[in-house]
Amino acid sequence: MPPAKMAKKGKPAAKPVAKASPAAKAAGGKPATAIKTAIKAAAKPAVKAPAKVAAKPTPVAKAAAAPAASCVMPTTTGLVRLLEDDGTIQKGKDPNLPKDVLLFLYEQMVQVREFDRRMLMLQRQGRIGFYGPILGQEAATVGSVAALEARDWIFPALREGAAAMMRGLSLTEAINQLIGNGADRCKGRQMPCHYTFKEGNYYGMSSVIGTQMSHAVGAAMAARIRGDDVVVLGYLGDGATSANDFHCGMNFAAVYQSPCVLFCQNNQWAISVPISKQSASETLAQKGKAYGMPYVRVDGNDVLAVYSVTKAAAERARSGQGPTFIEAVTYRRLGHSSSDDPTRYRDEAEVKAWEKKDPVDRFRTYLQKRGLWSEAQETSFKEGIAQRVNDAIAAAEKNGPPADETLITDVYGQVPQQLKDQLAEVLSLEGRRVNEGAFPL
Ligand SMILES: Cc1ncc(C[n+]2csc(CCOP(=O)(O)OP(=O)(O)O)c2C)c(N)n1
Ligand SMILES: [Mg+2]
Repeated sequence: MPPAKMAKKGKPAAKPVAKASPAAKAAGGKPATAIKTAIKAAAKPAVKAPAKVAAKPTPVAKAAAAPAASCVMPTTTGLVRLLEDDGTIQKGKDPNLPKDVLLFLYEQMVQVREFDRRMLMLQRQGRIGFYGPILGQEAATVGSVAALEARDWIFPALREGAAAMMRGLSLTEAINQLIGNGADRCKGRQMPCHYTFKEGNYYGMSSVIGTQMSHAVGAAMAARIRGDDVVVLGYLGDGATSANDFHCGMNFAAVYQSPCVLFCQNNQWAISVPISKQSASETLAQKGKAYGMPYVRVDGNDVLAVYSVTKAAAERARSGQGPTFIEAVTYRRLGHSSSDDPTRYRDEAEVKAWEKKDPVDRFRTYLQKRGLWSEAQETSFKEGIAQRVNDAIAAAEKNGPPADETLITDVYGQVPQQLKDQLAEVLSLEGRRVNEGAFPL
């Protein structure tokens, strides 16, 4: 865990990579010198480290600094809600976030929804290989991240890309990752939708379900040992509660009073397995009790309730009172991923029922009732966001693929002769379209 640092507002971190790299072009000529040139060229990082920018209080930082008076403390398995379906807030329960924070939360929810919509379209058009949508779960991510301080760490699962964006990951860089192009900081070697954003204290997750639990708990323990005043927010899905790492993570967290918040997005499904087949417990939240930690069950489609319970949990962790387990009750309205067809295993009526509990609509109604938003603003606001996503797609698609030679030069400081020979063979194929295949998923 590096020393505590502030997240910076994102700058596109990656430098556009030319279609055929200088190295690859050079390799088209004389193989022997070409390899040297290729290796030299590859030694130059394709991805520029983001420029340091002075930290200024972002809406997220302001949200974290908001008074905790109305935050909902654990422990309860009853559903914590602050916003009614019609957008009215329960009396005396408003966390009274400043206007710019509220509008930032709304913007982030709308932005990730539009991003989702477009990325699924790109996948269907063959422009990206895979995508895991979050439609319906926007409030759970946006509300929980808003409760953290910028120096806190995030250990995401599949559907928390919005958390990285809130920490400053640019949309262009997110799309670079989905394409796996040369400007992607992992150069396409990580599963799509598994963003990593170190400057925003956003950890790159493993696809293996539940593993981020042990990682989050351990990172928080390490931070405490080092004396870093940080909290770690670790996400998981309902399905992950059946994984070994969940139990291991929960146990370690409670025994060692790890300063973390373990946030379960119960979206009712783990691919085609419904929650009823996942757990016989009445609630997932109560699993916290078994491990000896406070727990709370919150309406995951209520951004203010999510913010409020996460804020209380983060403050407990920061003040040395240990971990909290949060179950956010929400719903995955689309398929598990772009590779899934949910109509084969679930009833459309269930999806329709959850559409009525839409988190974005509910929050917009709240903003309107408070006079902070109007229908008139909505159209141009949405157009602006659509344009932003369009621009990011265009910018990301300008980037070429990772240079072939990085396959070995990113692994070996001194490239062995037999790999140099293999590289020469690969580079001699450049331009013959033998290296272009369908995405394997
Ligand atoms: C250990 C392990 N088992 C199975 C899988 C395949 N798999 C990928 S996602 C997933 C379901 C996850 O469901 P959940 O934890 O509820 O998260 P959600 O996808 O609903 O956000 C499964 C079984 C995996 N990646 N890792
Ligand atoms: Mg799930």
